[in-house]
Amino acid sequence: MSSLPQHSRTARPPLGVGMVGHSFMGRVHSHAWRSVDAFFDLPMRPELRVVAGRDAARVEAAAARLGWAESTTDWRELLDRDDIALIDICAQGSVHAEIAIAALEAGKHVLCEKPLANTPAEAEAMARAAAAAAERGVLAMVGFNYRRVPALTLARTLVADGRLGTIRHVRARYLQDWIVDPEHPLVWRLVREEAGSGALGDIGAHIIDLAEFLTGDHITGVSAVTETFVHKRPLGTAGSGIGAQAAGPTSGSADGIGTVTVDDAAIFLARTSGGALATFEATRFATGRKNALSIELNGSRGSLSFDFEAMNDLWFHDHDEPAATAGFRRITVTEPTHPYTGAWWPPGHGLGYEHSFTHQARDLVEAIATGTTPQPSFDDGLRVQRVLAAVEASAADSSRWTPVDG
Ligand code: SOE
Repeated sequence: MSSLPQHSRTARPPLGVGMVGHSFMGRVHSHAWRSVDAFFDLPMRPELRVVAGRDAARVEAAAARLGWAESTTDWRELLDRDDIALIDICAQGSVHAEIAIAALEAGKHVLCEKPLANTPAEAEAMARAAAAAAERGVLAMVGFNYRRVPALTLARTLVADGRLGTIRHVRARYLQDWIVDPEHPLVWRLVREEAGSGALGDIGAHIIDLAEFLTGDHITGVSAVTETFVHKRPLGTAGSGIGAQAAGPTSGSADGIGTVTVDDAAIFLARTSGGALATFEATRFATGRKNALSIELNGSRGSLSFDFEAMNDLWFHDHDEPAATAGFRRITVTEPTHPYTGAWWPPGHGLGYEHSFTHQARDLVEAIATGTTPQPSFDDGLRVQRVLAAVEASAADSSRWTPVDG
């Protein structure tokens, strides 16, 4: 990435952004919108215009802290504003479809957090709205941010360049432990009407998308088990657990205890359109694992291995090398020639979680300025949604489960 500005900093048009939601995702997206223009040479100047939230006092405080010019409790106001061109949806899955479709119909570009929706039907409606909007030059992107961790972007390039040959195995895990304590409150991520599913949709969706992104193939079938280990939890309070807000009123009961209606863990096998076998594990019960996203690909010519807990590294085994010296070697993905990293610090100084969102913002601004379809698209999000639904259907079908005799 060139350090010399290609665009005149003063003559660039503004890109007014309106954001819905200001919790964990809202905070990291705000950080991205605030910092992206300082580090990347953008053709448009993002401006943080209005943030929407449910509670007036909380959203006003969030606006002041996160750098938004104004706040509102009615997201529809964002659609009526001529100075807002992009709606960034960081709210829970239950409202994604309604907001995204209304925004696209109002002519606003949309960035929507993952998973795209809570059901395939909603995701299909969103993908249809995105296709119709694209005809009018209005663009939609789903926020699978891990694609833009530089080591994973580089991994995709190595696979696309054929350095791994034919991919035979994908081994993906996303492990967290933030709800191991049964007294952890029933936050919205644990309620089906709000989140769609549990660990499966929240973190499993990321590794499904990454498997498809890295291989360039699609998942064609799954065989799954899911489990809910803790069924009852105290009702939540705002701000507890992965930046959560309390679950909605329908989730609770008079005694202050609510029911968990999503999976705590999901494990599944899959086949890909490229002929690979894949295994996936997503759980919030892996004690000691905080945000352990790891993925390994084994191909006929080599392998790649990535672990988010050392996210600046990519491990590469080139099987074409002589056996005596071949083996996994660590690539420190911080060189100016690596994806995105030239915009940041000198080699070896490392990036973090938040940078993947800044890169996402950067690529979306470029796409809007040039009128190109941003990736991942709503169609990509829909495919992930269909995999999530297939996992749930498979897990619910006990006829495929073979008990062990004795
Ligand atoms: C957002 O992209 C997200 O999936 C969160 O919803 C998860 O809870 C987080 O831990 C990883 O990022």
